[in-house]
Amino acid sequence: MKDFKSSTVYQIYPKSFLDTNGDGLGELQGVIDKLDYLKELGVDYLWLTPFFVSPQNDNGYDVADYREIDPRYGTMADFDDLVREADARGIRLMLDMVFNHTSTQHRWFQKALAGDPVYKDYYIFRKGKPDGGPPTNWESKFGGNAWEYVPAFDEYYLHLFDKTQADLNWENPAVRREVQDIVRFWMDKGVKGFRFDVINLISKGEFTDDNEGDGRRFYTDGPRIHEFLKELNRESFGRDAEIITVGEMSSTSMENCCDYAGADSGELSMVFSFHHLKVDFMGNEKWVLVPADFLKLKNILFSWQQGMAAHNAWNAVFWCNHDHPRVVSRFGDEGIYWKESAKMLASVIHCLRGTPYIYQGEELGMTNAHFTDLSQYRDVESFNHFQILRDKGMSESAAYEILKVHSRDNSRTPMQWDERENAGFTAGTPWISVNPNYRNINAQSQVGDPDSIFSYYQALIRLRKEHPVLAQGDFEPLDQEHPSVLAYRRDWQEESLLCINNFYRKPCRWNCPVPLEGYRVILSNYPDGEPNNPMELRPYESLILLRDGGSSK
Ligand code: TEU
Repeated sequence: MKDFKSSTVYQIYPKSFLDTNGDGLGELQGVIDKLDYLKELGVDYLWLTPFFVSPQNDNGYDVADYREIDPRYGTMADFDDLVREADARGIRLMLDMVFNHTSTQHRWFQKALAGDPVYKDYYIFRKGKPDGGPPTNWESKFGGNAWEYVPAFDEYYLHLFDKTQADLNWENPAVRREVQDIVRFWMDKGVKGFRFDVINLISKGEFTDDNEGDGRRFYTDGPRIHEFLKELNRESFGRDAEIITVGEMSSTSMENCCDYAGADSGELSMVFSFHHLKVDFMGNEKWVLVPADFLKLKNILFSWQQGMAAHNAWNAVFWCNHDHPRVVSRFGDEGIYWKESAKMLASVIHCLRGTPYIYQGEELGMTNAHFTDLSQYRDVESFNHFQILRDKGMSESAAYEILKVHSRDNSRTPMQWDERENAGFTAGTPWISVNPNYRNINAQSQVGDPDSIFSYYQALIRLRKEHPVLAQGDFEPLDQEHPSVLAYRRDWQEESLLCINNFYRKPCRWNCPVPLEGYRVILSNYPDGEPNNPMELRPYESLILLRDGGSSK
């Protein structure tokens, strides 16, 4: 059995991973073909984003059948092969379960629309306000009001995301039983991990107008959420002690996460929270250009480290996924310090207390898309918000600059395998353009090169297995208020680890508050990193120091 604390999870967005049949879309067979690459990297679990039958309005997060594979991604036989082949390499699969909503193409919703009361109660239908307007002023995460009118019923249904993603009614026990049954179906197929999409939004509270915000306070970490998760655990994945779970928690609180992912709470193994990725937003407003606030980033990361540890709860730690821009473009440097900054950012995440997640291409230092034309975008959220900015009177070029920075498509460009046309991703026309920098940034040039970003990720994954301090250690911030250094200490029994990072291009002198006797460099992004005090940290320099002879505390 794998221990999830010393494991690393790798996220695959199958559509952009590898296309083996030339239709421009990646598929499960592409994942099978690259299992040796993933084994070489050293990861333990593969989280695959949804490949179920779907109209693909939100790239598969709009599921129309939870038990069938969308033919665009392959067949059930491919899936069975994938489980078997991965298992043979010591790799387990983690599936992405989207249970806050279904596609409006799902047969449940179709029956609801046809007037079947049993299925109407699977969703959240409400009468409009006396003036005929939507029941509440809540906003969809993808822009606009969160209710869609159905003339035949003179009612609205709730959709917190796209209008083709109808929210499920978890108050209905029949819905909860359906969901449990789906999880058990995939457990029977040998799946050993589940990621639950926006799972903290499933319990809706009051349906009233939000005069202070967009409505999220009424359904985020809602009234029955812990009860629903405990029940799901009991009735499905909790029956197999080997299964690990991660909940995607939107706008959550630490207090709730301590329960969601508490060691004894009977809910989930760990949680994703996103507060550290909002440091270049204006409050909750993402569609603005604001420089990243480094001290805020540190304070959020560190307070979650300490708060979760204090309650024996477990974090998933990450910079990247399919919803966020590439981290090297966001917090690092795409220019001459591309390699150093990508490695430094990797150190920061992989030495934290929590299970690290790598998003495909992150291990190569893949960058933002640099699209030059609106026609290159594919994401529904990007289109909707572009229009909203335009409707507010923003010029096309200004709105476009915001998309370039924040669009989810930044992370969805095809995986860069080699120097061949389309980066070796497809022999056809890719569904979304390949990043033009693929001749410089690709897997072929990095695997086997000891100085590559890929090799650095390999080393970090290995360290977690070799040194229990990474999985088990306490966390202690160092010099938290320093304006450019991000540093912390981990301690476990005889081992003490220091992770020291210059987050900026500007060199800086830093006084390490911990006496450095006995520490040695076990990994650095400069060949001659030295543990001197004070330290002269070079651009984006990262030092991981270890002492195995006991703590100096
Ligand atoms: O995302 C949830 C979510 O709220 C955000 O990540 C969202 O996409 C973004 O912040 C909007 O600015 C999950 C999935 O990861 C995402 O791909 C889906 O679109 C979404 O749920 C709906 O299923």
